[in-house]
Amino acid sequence: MRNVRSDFPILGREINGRPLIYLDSAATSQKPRQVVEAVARFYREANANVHRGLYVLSVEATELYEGARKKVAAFIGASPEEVIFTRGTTESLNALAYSLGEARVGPGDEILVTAMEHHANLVPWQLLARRKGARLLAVGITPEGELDLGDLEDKLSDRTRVVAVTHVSNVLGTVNPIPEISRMTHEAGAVVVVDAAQSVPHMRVDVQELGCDFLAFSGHKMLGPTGVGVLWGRRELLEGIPPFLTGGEMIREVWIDRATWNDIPYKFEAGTPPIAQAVGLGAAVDYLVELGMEEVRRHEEELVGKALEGLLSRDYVEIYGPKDPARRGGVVAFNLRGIHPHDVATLLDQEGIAIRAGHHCAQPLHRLLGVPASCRVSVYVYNTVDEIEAFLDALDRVWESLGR
Ligand code: C6P
Repeated sequence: MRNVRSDFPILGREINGRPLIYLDSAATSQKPRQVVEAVARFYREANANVHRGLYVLSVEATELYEGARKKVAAFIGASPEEVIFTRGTTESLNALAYSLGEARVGPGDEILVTAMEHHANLVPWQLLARRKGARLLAVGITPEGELDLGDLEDKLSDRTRVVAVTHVSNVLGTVNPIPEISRMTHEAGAVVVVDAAQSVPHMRVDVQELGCDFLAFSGHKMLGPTGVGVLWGRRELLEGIPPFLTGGEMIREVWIDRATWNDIPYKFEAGTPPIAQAVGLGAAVDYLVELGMEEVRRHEEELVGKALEGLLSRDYVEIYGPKDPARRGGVVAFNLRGIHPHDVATLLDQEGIAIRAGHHCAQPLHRLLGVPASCRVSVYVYNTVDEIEAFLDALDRVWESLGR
């Protein structure tokens, strides 16, 4: 992959007198100047509300917004009417759990999640189950940190309505076999909801190949702005579920006592949408397409391979998730024996190295792993092998000062 670092102004920063080494892209990615400029240009030259005005500026703003939808749709192999702009993965999943639940889940029904879900793909289903008197079951994971497909098979039944699963775990890094999960779920007559927050930014994702029914992801993890994300759904399913927010462009006709809904995707986009943010996301998609998602994936596999190799060779480190970089995304979670992850992150920060430490919004998974928290490094297009080596050297210094 070409060297992209000069596109990311923030990478020139110094932190605590040292060059920034940013290893927390799974939390949020940095932004290239092409994205920053697309957002600034929108505000400078084309700012107006969308879908409403009969004047040039509003028409231009609408074209830019709808153009971004087309780019995102092409990026994931979908048609534009099936792409709904939301605030992010969390909003996409909460909204979907509400709408899908209203239409398709009732007392005694079952919803399957997995033990490796981010809270955003777990708690909305808990609330739905409670609201509807349905049962929530969690599919287990193997000792290697992969999804236990035998357990999924056992738990699927004619009562299952929804299987909600992450594509890539934000802790274990595990890449789940969505095509197989979709096939199994459809055989049971249920729908598959995929949390793609950690996959769409890092690998080629095609919703037709995945065979899933709904997919959610965030713009800010894929070089785009905060405040915009996507909910994709199959047309016939989106048409069959109610809206989650009302008002604005999602309306067709309103009387005092009732209303009818616009067509998809507008039916799900109430109020003024995140216009500039969507335009920025479109620029991020252009940027990733130009790099090539196969190249992005290859680059990350190399970096994750280096990180895994280095961590595995240190006997004071415990790693979580698959040991083979081909079976994981761009994250590696680990702990230093007997040391709290916050202490590790704080000492690394003193050397300008940004990593994440905590439960990463996956408390049930950490409980399964038997630890309250973990350290996590995550990589993206701008990271280098030298940065991984600098991180590993710094980790040795952390161990020398705190280890016992
Ligand atoms: N994870 C991290 O791991 P939002 O905040 O809505 O953009 O994304 C939520 C989310 C949903 N699913 C998965 C698998 C995720 O990894 C995330 C976000 C971040 O550092 C923040 S907890």
